[in-house]
Amino acid sequence: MIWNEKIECASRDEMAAIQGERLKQTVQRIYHNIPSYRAKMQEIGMLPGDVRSIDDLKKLPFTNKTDLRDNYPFGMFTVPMSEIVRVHASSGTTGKPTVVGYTRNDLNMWADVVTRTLCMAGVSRNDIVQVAYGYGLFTGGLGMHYGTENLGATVIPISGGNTQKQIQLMQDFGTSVIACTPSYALFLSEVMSDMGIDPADLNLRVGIFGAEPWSESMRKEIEAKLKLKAIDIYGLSEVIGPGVSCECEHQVGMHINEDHFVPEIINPDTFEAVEPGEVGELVFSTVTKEGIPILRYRTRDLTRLIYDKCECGRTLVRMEKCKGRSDDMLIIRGVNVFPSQIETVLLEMSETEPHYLLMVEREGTLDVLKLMVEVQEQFFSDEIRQLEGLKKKIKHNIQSLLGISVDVKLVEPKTIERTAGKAKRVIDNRKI
Ligand code: DLL
Repeated sequence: MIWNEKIECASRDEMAAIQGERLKQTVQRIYHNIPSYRAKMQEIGMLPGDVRSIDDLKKLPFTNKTDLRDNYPFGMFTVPMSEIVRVHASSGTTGKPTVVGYTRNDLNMWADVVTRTLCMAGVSRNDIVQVAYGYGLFTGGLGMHYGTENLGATVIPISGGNTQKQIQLMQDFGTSVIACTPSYALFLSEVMSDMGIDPADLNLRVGIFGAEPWSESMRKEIEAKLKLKAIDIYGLSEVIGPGVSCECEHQVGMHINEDHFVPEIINPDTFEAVEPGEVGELVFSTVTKEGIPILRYRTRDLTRLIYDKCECGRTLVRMEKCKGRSDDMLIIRGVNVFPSQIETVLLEMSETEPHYLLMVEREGTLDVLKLMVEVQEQFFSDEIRQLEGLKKKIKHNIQSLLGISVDVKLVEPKTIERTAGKAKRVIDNRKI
């Protein structure tokens, strides 16, 4: 089902007109309420009236995560606190968290876009949705929760963790949809097998996985292990939370709710728009938010936009599965490496588990990439010769695909820490 056919199947011209009208209002709102952004506009001699259509978006200044940090906690809000009914925050890796605030209208809009994404994923009011994203300051839990209620499906608000209980409830309540991070989905399957439960005996049919990058190979692995259709959902707190975009059942890119969140793809070095269809950094402007509207927010996520017609009938532009974040990209002796590329190599090998950790060390003046990876139970052997052979094979496969050499350390199954939220894949010791 398409939740809002008029919008989700609008023509490009209709969409541009909606975006343009809304952008004009958002620019006024921000100019008159956020001194730091007003200063940026004044610096380039721009007035709100200079924005006449969506084509003028590219003239506006960017917003960075540092702008939110510098205005911590509430300096980027454009309404008095009496109108803010909820806050969320994302911790990030360094410094103060980024705080976002929602008005009543913002919460209604958020629930509505999440409902759209659930429909894209093929979820209906007959489904029982287990929300295993964390509830709290993280936007995942509550974001999915209200979207599910708004659809009219049944929500099980279990939050993250408590893995055995999650599985117990899946059995007892007949959960048909699980929403969690892809890494936690893998962990769920691992615990199911420890408990002697065959996922085929459960009622699971759809997984709504996001909040972290995951490769196509990881999708295949999860689909095979959990016996469900794995749908990618994307979002970020600064824009709204989950529900910015989501795959439909065709699983070719995520439809962006672009009547609210207008995407652009820029070259992160020149800040210019890339050629249509090229990969670059995703930038979002919100055009309906009241609490904390944001213009040209640089997400650091790398992807490309797909404007081709989708078989589902939606015309909402799609963003390809994220390649990774530009700040997660490792540069090892001049070669760019994304954790997702290593993940693909590991998942294509039958001997390894998709649980791994990358460590970057500086030895003298050289950067050394170390990979810790779990070996599948049946391949784990006491024979040193066999394990050495496997190490060599992994090293060779990574070398031939990525052109870099790695030190491989094989570890026993279940050695690498599992988390209920976002998986930590990289430890960069060079920065310390
Ligand atoms: O992760 C919101 C969310 C919750 C999305 C639940 C989907 C499901 P933040 O904590 O602010 O918000 O983190 C946002 O996570 O900039 C991306 O780098 C990454 N991310 C989110 N979804 C995906 C995805 C939530 N599907 C940051 N694929 C974003 C790849 C993703 N990366």
